[in-house]
Amino acid sequence: MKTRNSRISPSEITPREIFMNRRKFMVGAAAAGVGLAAAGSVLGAFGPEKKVMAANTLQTVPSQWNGKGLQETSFYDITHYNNFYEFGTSKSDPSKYAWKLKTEPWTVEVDGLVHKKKTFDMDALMKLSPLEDRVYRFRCVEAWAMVIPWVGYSLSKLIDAVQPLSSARYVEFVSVDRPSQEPGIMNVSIPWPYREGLRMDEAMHPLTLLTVGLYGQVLPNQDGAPVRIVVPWKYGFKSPKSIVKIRFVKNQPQTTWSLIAPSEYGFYSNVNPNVDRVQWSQKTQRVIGAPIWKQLEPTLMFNGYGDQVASLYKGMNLSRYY
Ligand SMILES: Nc1nc2c(c(=O)[nH]1)N[C@H]1C(S)=C(S)[C@@H](COP(=O)(O)O)O[C@H]1N2
Ligand SMILES: [Mo]
Repeated sequence: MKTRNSRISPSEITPREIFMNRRKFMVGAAAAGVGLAAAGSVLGAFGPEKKVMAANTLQTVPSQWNGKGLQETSFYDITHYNNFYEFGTSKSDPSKYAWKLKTEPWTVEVDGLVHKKKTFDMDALMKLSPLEDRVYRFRCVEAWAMVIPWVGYSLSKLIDAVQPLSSARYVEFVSVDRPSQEPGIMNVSIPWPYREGLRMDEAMHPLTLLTVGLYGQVLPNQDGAPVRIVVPWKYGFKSPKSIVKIRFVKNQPQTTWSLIAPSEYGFYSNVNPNVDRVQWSQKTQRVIGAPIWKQLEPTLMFNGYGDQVASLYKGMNLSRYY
């Protein structure tokens, strides 16, 4: 079975053992450069600007973002327990079928209320910013959780590059819609393509990650190759995979899950232990892959990122805007 993007030749993939050892070594070292091994290896997969970019990755990863003290979920679990309905509704479907998606060539079209509309190919996206290693807690609304070492850069870098107009208040994301390569699209009746959205200040927040890799490798298809969004203080469905469009708009965009079940999946969907959903209590979460005595843990407000993001929602009633 194919779990990684076929475009990388085996020699370009850092063997997991070596990467893990290097990683252990680096966790002990200073925070500066923590992202180096990971970012370097992902860059290798994206072609000629490798050298330039590798040099640029020598930068400090802010200590609150490098996931110190968090036990990372295994690569196996991160790539075999997925939600990606384009490939089916079962957690194991994406690992079985996502290899069908052709992720090269790939473009992301950025349009709407911006000065510089532009269609980026992956090379152009990789030129916008050096990559960083960011270990984030991940929380699905279905009450399971993981800790995932992503590779990417702040979405704000892309937003700055296209210069939104002052009238742009929201950002809409659209995932790829290719029935011939995504068997779930024919079998799962939700209105395709998958759509998500963020308020402008949420999209601009430095924690919001334009994500191109995990565990130092290009994103496996089932995790949203070649590029997805990750918003660590929101439920997992707020992180659209395999995106092909980013649109800047004036009004709050329609999002797939709020369209299907508005009472369950609000537009904001901040991780919040105090707001239960119809089907799932949000007070606790099950940590995938953890030893049994550590599997159940309390859900943290804003998934533990309150210090960084609570100010975005000052004065908002988060039970109403859930
Ligand atoms: N395009 C697309 N993006 C998606 C989904 C999806 O079905 N299609 N599922 C979402 C949900 S519900 C979750 S929990 C996360 C899962 O991400 P992971 O499989 O990489 O852990 O992806 C989100 N992004
Ligand atoms: Mo989810």
